[in-house]
Amino acid sequence: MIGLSCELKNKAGAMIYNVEYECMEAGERKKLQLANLKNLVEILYNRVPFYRKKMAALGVSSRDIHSLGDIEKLPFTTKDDLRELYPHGLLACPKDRIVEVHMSSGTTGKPVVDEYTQNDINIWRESMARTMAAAGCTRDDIVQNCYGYGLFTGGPGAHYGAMTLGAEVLPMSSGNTARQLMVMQDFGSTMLTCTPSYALYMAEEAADAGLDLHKLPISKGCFGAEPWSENMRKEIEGRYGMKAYDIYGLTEIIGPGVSFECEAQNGLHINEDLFYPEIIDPESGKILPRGEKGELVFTTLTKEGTPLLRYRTRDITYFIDEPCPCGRTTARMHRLFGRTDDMLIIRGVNVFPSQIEHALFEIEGTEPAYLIVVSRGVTHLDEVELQVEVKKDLFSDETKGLEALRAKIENVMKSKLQIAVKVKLVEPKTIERSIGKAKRVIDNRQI
Ligand code: DLL
Repeated sequence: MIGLSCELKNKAGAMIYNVEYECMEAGERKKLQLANLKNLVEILYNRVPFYRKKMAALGVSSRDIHSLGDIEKLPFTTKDDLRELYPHGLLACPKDRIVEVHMSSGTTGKPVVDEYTQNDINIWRESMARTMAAAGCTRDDIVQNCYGYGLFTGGPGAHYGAMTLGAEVLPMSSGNTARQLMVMQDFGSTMLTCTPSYALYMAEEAADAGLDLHKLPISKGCFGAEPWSENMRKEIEGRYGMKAYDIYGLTEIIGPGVSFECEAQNGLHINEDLFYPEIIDPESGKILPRGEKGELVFTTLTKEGTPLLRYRTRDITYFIDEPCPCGRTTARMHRLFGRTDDMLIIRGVNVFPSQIEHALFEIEGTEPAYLIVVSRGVTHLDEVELQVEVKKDLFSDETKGLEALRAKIENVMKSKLQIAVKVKLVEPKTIERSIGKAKRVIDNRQI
């Protein structure tokens, strides 16, 4: 049952936190999902006026849900809906049952809110325990948790997961890098949890301080909350001598713990008994055939505080349905390609910042720090300047080497992205570092 640690090991010797649910036979899981979906629709219809109105307008109720495919009859929920209903408009239970609240930072407009009952917190603990167990976390670990604490879900989510597994947690929050490195050495942290960009920033500071991270016991980490590429993973793994796992989630659904990588690192297992996933065409809203890339949508099947129906995440991915060697039977999602709202359209070509990052990391001599600046020139055409940090020794070199590197990056971008990018090489440490989610794009176009 949920909330009971089974602690069974799979063939590879890695832990599966809840074998009963993570390795459930597909038909059994579908039955469970359908029962919980019907129950959710009933609750939302009766308790949340926003949903009752939407369902009434479409002429649907729980009586119309006979199979999981019937979910398509139900209305979507969008980020704009959440902002309009701020702060309590989506509450589906009596207010006195709420025990914790989180919000996403949101750069524009009102933040989005998640209000948790004790049972919702238990679901979160469960999903984060599954997530961190899949990365090898056990009660023997010392987890240095450098996700931000507070309204952001990252810090508390990883904290709950580590505690549920019986590990020792160092609740560092983000920032104060010198102290992070001191604690990492003195307390012998074995696992790191933070944004991938902060993991790299810490590694740079460690190198500057002459600290060899390979000599420390840190051996694994769970990284997420922002887009990162396969090459960035290699960079983190190389600098620490660790295995780096991708974890995904969003405030609206629960926080981190929605999906996670196992030791196979071939897609992220979705906790689908708790969060029902769909992938839709972002234009038409239609469910796409399995395996096609589109927008990820989630329904929270068992949440009580602020459950959501068909929430459009704006994140782009596709389902991977081949069986996973780890033994889990849950559907996997490919690591994110980007967000529908992050996609840059440059002279008509669709470009995701993650593509630029992936291409950049393959080029020798660059540091993993970059900034994409988009503007509209006097000719009214889009122009992209890619600022890239260069390794220290290269910068002190003669200009010939720098010029060759600049030309090389421009050529690679042209061939991989089909757009002309103006590259500006900058000295190490000149691009602003982030202790939380990194800002990679400045779009100065007035469109
Ligand atoms: O970032 C929750 C989280 C905390 C996830 C810690 C993982 C680790 P929000 O602040 O609401 O919640 O932001 C959610 O961040 O819709 C994605 O666009 C992005 N995101 C989250 N995880 C990943 C990831 C947290 N692994 C938004 N890869 C999501 C790429 C991610 N993007």
